[in-house]
Amino acid sequence: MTTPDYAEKIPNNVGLAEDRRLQRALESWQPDFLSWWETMGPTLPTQDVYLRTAVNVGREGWAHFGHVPMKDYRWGIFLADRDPDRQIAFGRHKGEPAWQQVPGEYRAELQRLIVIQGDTEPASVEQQRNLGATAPSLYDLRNLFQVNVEEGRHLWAMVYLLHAHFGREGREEAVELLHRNSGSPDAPRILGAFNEETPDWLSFFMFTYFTDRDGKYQLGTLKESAFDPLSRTCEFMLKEESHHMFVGTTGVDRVVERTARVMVENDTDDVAGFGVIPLPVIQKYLNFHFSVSLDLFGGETSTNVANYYTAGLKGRWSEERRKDDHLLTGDSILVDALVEGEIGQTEVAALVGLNTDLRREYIADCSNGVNRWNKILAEAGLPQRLALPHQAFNRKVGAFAPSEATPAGEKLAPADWAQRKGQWLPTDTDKTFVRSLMRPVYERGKIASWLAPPRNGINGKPFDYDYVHLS
Ligand code: BYC
Repeated sequence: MTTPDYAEKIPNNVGLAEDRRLQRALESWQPDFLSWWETMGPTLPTQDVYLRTAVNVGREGWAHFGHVPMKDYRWGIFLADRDPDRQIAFGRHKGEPAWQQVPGEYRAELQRLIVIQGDTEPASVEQQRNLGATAPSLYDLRNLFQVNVEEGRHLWAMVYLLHAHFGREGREEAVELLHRNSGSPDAPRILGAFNEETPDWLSFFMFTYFTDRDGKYQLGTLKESAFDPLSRTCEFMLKEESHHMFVGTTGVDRVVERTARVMVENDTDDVAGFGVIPLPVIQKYLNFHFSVSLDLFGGETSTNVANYYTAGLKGRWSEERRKDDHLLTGDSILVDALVEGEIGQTEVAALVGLNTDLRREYIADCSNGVNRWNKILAEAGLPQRLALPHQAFNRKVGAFAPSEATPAGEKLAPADWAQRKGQWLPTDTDKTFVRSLMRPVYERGKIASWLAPPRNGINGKPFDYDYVHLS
């Protein structure tokens, strides 16, 4: 392992000081990044924030916690330790040594995957930039900023790969990553979910639960990549990513907990007047974020993914734990499909069904959250339950994009969908109501009316710690 160099302008463990050309190229991208952060990053002015900064990649002591002005955050480049004996675990090159350089024949595909991954990172910062103005507590505000700075670091992770391994084209793509913007009509972000708004904190918690979890699964497949620097980068990113999903999981926990409590105390489902979010509105937000995140896995069948797998660029979730030949050339899989216009399944070659394989892993993981939230309702003595909508519900990508369905998975005619979708997706009225609750609470130890306080603070600190000093 290269020892982390923290004194450098760009902290890193990739020996940047020994590669002056690369160092200069990245140092010339750095001011563009900082100016993007100033113009497209968090809008709430702060003095400093109690943040975790990555300083190493080992199991222990990889992060440092302390108050730092956000603009001085040390965005660094950290790759997990290299295993010199690592072999490719799947596809046509199975058993060959992992690649330290990009093979010419796969250059375009690898670059595309890295650009798509890189594009999502700044996109999420842009989506979340105004949330500081309505933070429900200093604890939550700190978590928002933690997520934001680490998404910024994940952008650095991808830009490092582009600069180090893809020459002039890579450098041009790195520039473009700062020029596209979430929701921009002229230059939008690449994937659908990253052009949606995150206008309130319920959306933020749902986004960090559902959309960051897509990140976990996509990074998990890229961690299997034969291109070793990509694999090592993703391995370390996954470590940081788990906190983002914690923010989502516990955020929704706390919303459900507070709503359940007010329902029980007042013996009513109609809790909007008590300043909390009614369960049907929580369900609609869940429906939206889950369905939009399902789209991020691409089509149920895809020749792109078959090619990525066969070439060794992108593996399966837990590739090495799977008990098969890791080639999949003779295998088949049942994928969800419209069969003669009806929602059903069809058998396809396993390789072209790999997006479905990954989506299924993701859905199983998502249902853990729903079980958690239902446990909170059950423990409060309430009969209501939350549920994941059917895969055919509200899809814009893949097999179900041409049709409409209810959350229960019944097919709907377009006119019925237009008439009834407000029962299942947040309406303007729902969004306006949720936004009306979003009033900032910046006093230490205080919290907004619509969510419960967390069980624990950050890094052993209490909930009422001064996590953020505002300007
Ligand atoms: N929106 O063959 P298909 C994260 C395009 S999140 C718009 O079915 P494929 C994070 C597709 O590009 C993780 N377009 O799909 C989370 C293709 O275009 P071309 C991000 C879409 O290629 C929170 C065409 O449709 N990382 O890290 O097998 C905060 C046909 O596609 C969409 C990755 O995604 C869409 N939703 O799979 C911060 C990993 N879906 O080729 C960060 C890298 C598909 O016809 N990306 N299209 O021009 C990939 O592995 C794959 O490209 C995808 C798509 C999974 C995205």
